Parts: sequence; C-alpha cells; structure tokens
Amino acid sequence: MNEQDTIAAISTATGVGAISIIRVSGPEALAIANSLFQGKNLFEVSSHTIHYGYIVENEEIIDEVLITVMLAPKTFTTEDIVEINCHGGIATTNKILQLLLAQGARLAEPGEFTKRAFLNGRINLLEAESVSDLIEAKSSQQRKLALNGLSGRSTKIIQDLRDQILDIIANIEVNIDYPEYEDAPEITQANLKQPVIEIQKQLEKIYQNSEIGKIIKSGLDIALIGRPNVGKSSLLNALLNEDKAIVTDISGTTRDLIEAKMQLNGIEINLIDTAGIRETTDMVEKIGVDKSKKIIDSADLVILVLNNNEPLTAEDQKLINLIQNKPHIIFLNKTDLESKLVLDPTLTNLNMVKGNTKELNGLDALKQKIIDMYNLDKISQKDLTYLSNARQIDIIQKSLQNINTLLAELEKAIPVDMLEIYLRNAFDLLGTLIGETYEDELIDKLFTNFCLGK
Ligand SMILES: Nc1nc2c(ncn2[C@@H]2O[C@H](COP(=O)(O)OP(=O)(O)OP(=O)(O)O)[C@@H](O)[C@H]2O)c(=O)[nH]1
Ligand SMILES: [Mg+2]
Repeated sequence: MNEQDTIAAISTATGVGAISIIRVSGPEALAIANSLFQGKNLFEVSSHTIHYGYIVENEEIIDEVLITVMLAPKTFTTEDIVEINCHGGIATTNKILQLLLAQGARLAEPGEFTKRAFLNGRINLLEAESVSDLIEAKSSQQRKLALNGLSGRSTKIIQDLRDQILDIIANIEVNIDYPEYEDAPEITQANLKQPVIEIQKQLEKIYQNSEIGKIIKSGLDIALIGRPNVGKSSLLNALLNEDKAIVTDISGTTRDLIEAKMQLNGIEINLIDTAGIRETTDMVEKIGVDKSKKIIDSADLVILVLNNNEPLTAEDQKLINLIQNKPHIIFLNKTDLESKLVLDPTLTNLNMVKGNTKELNGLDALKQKIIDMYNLDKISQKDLTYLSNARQIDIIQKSLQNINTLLAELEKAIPVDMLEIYLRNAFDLLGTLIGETYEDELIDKLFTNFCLGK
C-alpha cells in the first residue's frame, strides 16, 4: 500500500442525521477539496480553521458545507487533513465522497486513518487499539478504560518495564564484552535474581489486572441453568426487573437461549436464560437442552437454580457435579414455599444464595456474590490502567513465561550469559505490545477491525 496517496471516507455513521463528516487525509487533501469548493481558497487559509462555502460540480451546488483545514504535521494522521461537514443524509454524503474519489482520492480502508497515525508515529499500538475501544465503549467503565489507554498510561508502564529489562541486558553485555571494565557492576547468578524477580512481579500484576480489563471490556456471560420449572426465567426477569422471558408453571417453557443485558457496578452482564435440562423426546426441546449444556462450558459464570420446595432429584445432582469445576453460584429458589430440599452435608461449602423470585428475596445477595467473586467493587473508578484485549494479554503471558523460565534456569545454575536470551525475548515481546516492533500482517489485521472512516 502506498502511504503517500490521499484517502477519503465518511467518518460519521451512515444514515440520516443532521450532519455528516467526510474526512480526507494525505498530500493531495487540500487540492482535492479545493477543486470542489466554492468559498475561500483553501491553500490560503491558516491551519486548524473552518470555512463556509459550497461543494459544486459543474457549477451545480451539491451542498452547503463547512470545511475544516488541518495542516501537517499536527493532525491525527500527521498528514494534511480536510474534513467536510455536510448535511447528513445518505445521498448527499455519498455524492460528495464520490466527487472526492473522482478527483483522485482513494476510499480509505477500515481503520486506515488510525493506521496512518500509528505508522507515522503519532500514536503507538496500545493507543491505536484504545481508539477502537473508545468507539465501541458501551459502559462508562469501558470508556474510561479506553481513554486511559489513549492517554498513554499503559504505554508508560510497558516502557518502564522494557527499560528495566534493557538495563539488565546492557549490564550482562558489558560484562561479556569488557570483563576488565571495573565500573560496570558484575552480573552474577546471585545478583541477577533480584531484579528479574522485580520484573516478574510487575508482569504478574499487569497480567492479573488484565483479567479485570477483560471483564471491563467484554463484560461477563452469566448463564442460568437448572431443571425445568425451578424458576430460571423468573430469576432472569427479577434480575432485569422486566418481563423478558415467558414464565409458566409448565415444565419446558423456555426452549431456546434468551439473552439480556444488565449492568452491575458499571460492568456489562450478559444474562443467559436456558431451557430446563432434562431427558426429553421432544425434538425442539432437545435442541434447547443441548444448547443449555453447551452454555455451561462457554459462560464465565453459571448460576444453577434449585427448587427449595422439592427434594433433590438425580438431575439436580448431575448438574451440581457438572458445575463443580466452573465458577458457579447455586441459587436456592422458592424459599417462600415449604422447604423439602435436603442437601448433602458435604455440599454445605457450595457457593449458595437462598431466595425467591416471588417476594424478590435474595436478589441483592446474589448480585453481591457476583460482585465479590470478580472483585467488581475493587475496579477503581479512576485508575483504570489495564490491558484488555486478547492480543495484549497473550503478549504479557508470553513475556511472563520467558521470565519464569529464566528464574527456573537460574536455580539450575545455568551461566548468566546463556539466560540473556529470555530477557531479550521479553524485551522484544513487550516491544510488539506497544508497536516498537511489528509485523505488517498483524498491523493489517488489527486495523481492519476498525470501523470505516476512523
Ligand atoms: N412460589 C414461587 N414460585 C416461583 C418462584 N419462582 C418461580 N416460580 C414459579 O415456578 C414456575 C416456573 O417458573 P419459570 O421461571 O418459568 O421456570 P423455568 O426454570 O424457567 O422453567 P423452564 O423454562 O420450563 O425450564 C412458574 O409458575 C413460576 O411462577 C418462587 O420464588 N416462588
Ligand atoms: Mg424458563
């Protein structure tokens, strides 16, 4: 791809709106816009100013517009940028875009403006990813997380870590190359350990925080499972405070997955109501039951609903066994009715909340349990410096593996110069995190996830 060409795209959502913005970036941005603009000569205006006029084609007025001129290098892409504010509406906006393309601009690929900002050194990779996160943020926590990424706080943490690693590498190198150089501290197996443990600690902290970051970004999938008629759909409705799912006293009412969103401490919760699990010959119900079983694996948290008013069945016991190795909560429902359920005393340490959806008892306790399990109350409002996407978390994990291997080898008395490679690996990996080093393929893939015009 030629970075020197001029790109254009509609930067606002397509559809009917009061205004739309078309963004043009590149060396020809000014010339292309000027050729269509009836108003001031855009070559003669100051940078970062806005101008009133018309877009014309063969002397016919296409739209009345405001044009913003931003000259390189102090722009988002570091190139000349022209933004045309036109009247919203698909036909007008598309028409202007087509005129720009006819004048020599190329239609931008998704994320290409941000990609240029990155390739031209205006922002690093973490910041670029935050731009896309910011656009997609649905909750205030997600927005803050993205903004902090954009502010460069995460970058600073990673850069500090790289500096510390580089320091150790440099000292090892000096020792190897200039053994006679007495000013350089000698790196021995004994004194390598402490600084590496420091790095390990910091990486572990980032890794733990990134788990929280992931929750802020993607929310939690919580599945309600259980036998038919225990009150799963009633619980969904009670938590949502609306009649989302059909509730009847007929077993097998819910046939398919029903998903609904709610927020807990600013975190997005995706609640999934499922078909009651039982042996059945009904085709449709069977498909639903299979889906319910699968969701046990894929959900972050499973809430198993049991009926306090009935003795424990073999089916209940099977489900209790099935969720043992998953994060789970048991909601003992229908406590307004007589208790007939006797739980095996060995199960008393189960994560359990009692209540009922009839009098809306135990719902706050259930929410609190979820908050406690994921430390949702500790997700501080201000200090949201977490890495949150899979690429970032994967890199942190791999860096940590290298450091862990180094420490293990150190225990086996492997010479220091043979351990340097692990530090180099960690250094390079952290470099790919912020985009100091990168592969074209990765960059292409990353930016295509962006929306058009960004
Ligand atoms: N007394 C009492 N009845 C409840 C309670 N929760 C649910 N019910 C009743 O139990 C019956 C079944 O409730 P649902 O919410 O449809 O149960 P479900 O688990 O979704 O059932 P399926 O969709 O068939 O798997 C309905 O008649 C509800 O009114 C409760 O806490 N107390
Ligand atoms: Mg149901």
